[in-house]
Amino acid sequence: MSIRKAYLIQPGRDGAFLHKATMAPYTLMRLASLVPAEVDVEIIDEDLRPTPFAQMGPDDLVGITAKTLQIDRARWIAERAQARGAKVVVGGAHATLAPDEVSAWADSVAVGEAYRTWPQMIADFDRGDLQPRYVDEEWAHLDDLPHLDERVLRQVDENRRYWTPYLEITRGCPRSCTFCTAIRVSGRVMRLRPVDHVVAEIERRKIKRFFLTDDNFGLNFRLNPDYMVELFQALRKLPLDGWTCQAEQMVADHPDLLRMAKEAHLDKFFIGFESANPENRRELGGKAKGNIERYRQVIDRIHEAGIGVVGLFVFGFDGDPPSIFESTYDFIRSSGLDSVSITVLTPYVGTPQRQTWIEQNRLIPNVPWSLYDTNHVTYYPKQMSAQQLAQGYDWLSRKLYGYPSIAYRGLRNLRRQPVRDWPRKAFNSFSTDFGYRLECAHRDWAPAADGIGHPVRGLAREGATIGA
Ligand code: B12
Ligand code: SF4
Repeated sequence: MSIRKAYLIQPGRDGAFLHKATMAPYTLMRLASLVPAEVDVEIIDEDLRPTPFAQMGPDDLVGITAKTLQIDRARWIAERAQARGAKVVVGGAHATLAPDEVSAWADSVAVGEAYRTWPQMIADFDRGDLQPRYVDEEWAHLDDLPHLDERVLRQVDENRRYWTPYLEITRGCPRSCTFCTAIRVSGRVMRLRPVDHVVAEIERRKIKRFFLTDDNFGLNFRLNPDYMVELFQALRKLPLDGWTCQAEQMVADHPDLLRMAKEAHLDKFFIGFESANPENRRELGGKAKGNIERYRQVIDRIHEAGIGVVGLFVFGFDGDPPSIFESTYDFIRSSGLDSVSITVLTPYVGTPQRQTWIEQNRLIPNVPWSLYDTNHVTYYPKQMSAQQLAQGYDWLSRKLYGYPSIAYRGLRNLRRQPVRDWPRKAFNSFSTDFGYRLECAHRDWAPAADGIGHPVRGLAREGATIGA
């Protein structure tokens, strides 16, 4: 057999807004760049167009990337591609965390990173010898990643077709928050890409704005300060409109690096405060303690450096009473946060959290993976009913993501910038909250006559079947 074409597919969910999609297919751009030049490769983002099943045949290899919430859709795609005779490989977070389950329907499963295994899969398929599983958990050095290929950049055309390009600079997180899969997906050791490679990639992609895919970029303020200095000095020279990244609170304790980050065009830190409830500190991996006075200090210090703060909060920990939504709202309102992400605690496969709740028989049975999107309740909380958790979440979503709230926070953020920068900074000032509004819309939380909304809608139902 000889391979005709490799299709790489990102399952759809949100569609496009004003003809642009939100999630640029960075993972698939990296994988497509590993496909040998003589093999045709096509990236399909289902948020922009449907998968062209009719064009597929037995000489085609189809690769699908999927987080847990996309895995049902990935299976749907796989079955249709297989019906055309193509072979299907599935990779990404869910395949890495639950390979046995995915093996039941995929021709092959990619566990872990695929810089080594994806080229191997293509070669094996070409010889008619595709293996059922490829495992790469060696955590590749990021200093010899292949460049993003010119044909891939042309095909994806990210600046025209996506709201926000992504970029990876570092990877890994040594923390161990009980609800997070980072250790299994990215490894405990923080790995760094050489600064000149990062700069070269930004220049080749001609991107002016980006969101870092790094799990905990900010932790490098402590772990790798010299690298941060080198990086910020290099980024400072580039004509960027702004960029954003994930971090933890201790960045606030490094004023010199904050100043340099601002000069390097950093717009906002996404900081996992996770909870405004000190009762939950054991579950937060040592990086947050529910201490809201400290949270205020962190936000103020980062603002003083001219950088915005997006606060990330998770609800439904065992220490959370039903009043957690109101108390967190009070904190958020008085905190000066520029944007806010609220999520429902979600027990992903491979997390200590899931293991505990399996042992305590607290998972709601038969919840489809598509509801593991952090907007739906998938387990029985300790101090409230599942319905109260869904209801509280809906209440807070409406409070935070109504247009007046988004406008208020966005304008406040914009006013912190010099007026001459407003045209460049306007997008980043409003886009984050707007994106979270779209996420919450998956719960369909439009205001209802009772003023409370639809508490049960979106609550994972017992009896739903996986893949339904
Ligand atoms: C950037 C990012 C996002 C971006 C979207 C990026 C995108 N295009 O999908 C945003 C911010 C929008 C986002 C949102 C969410 N995310 Co997210 N995200 C990430 C993050 C930080 C980086 C992913 C990335 O691009 N890495 C860089 C690329 C190059 O690496 P990669 O994707 O891991 O791909 C490599 C391998 O996995 C493998 N591989 C991947 N796919 C395939 C496919 C094939 C065929 C093969 C062979 C190999 C392969 O090869 C690649 C190269 O080595 C990861 C954490 C992480 N470090 O992976 C979380 C992560 C994937 N996200 C997660 C979650 C939970 C979410 C949300 C549900 C949470 C939320 N409430 O915001 C939403 C869901 C949104 C949605 N509709 O999908 C979880 C997934 C857990 C799970 N079991 O599903 C992760 C693992 C974070 C975590 N620590 O738990 N996310
Ligand atoms: S600090 Fe962030 S990336 Fe690291 S384990 Fe905790 S939640 Fe995951």
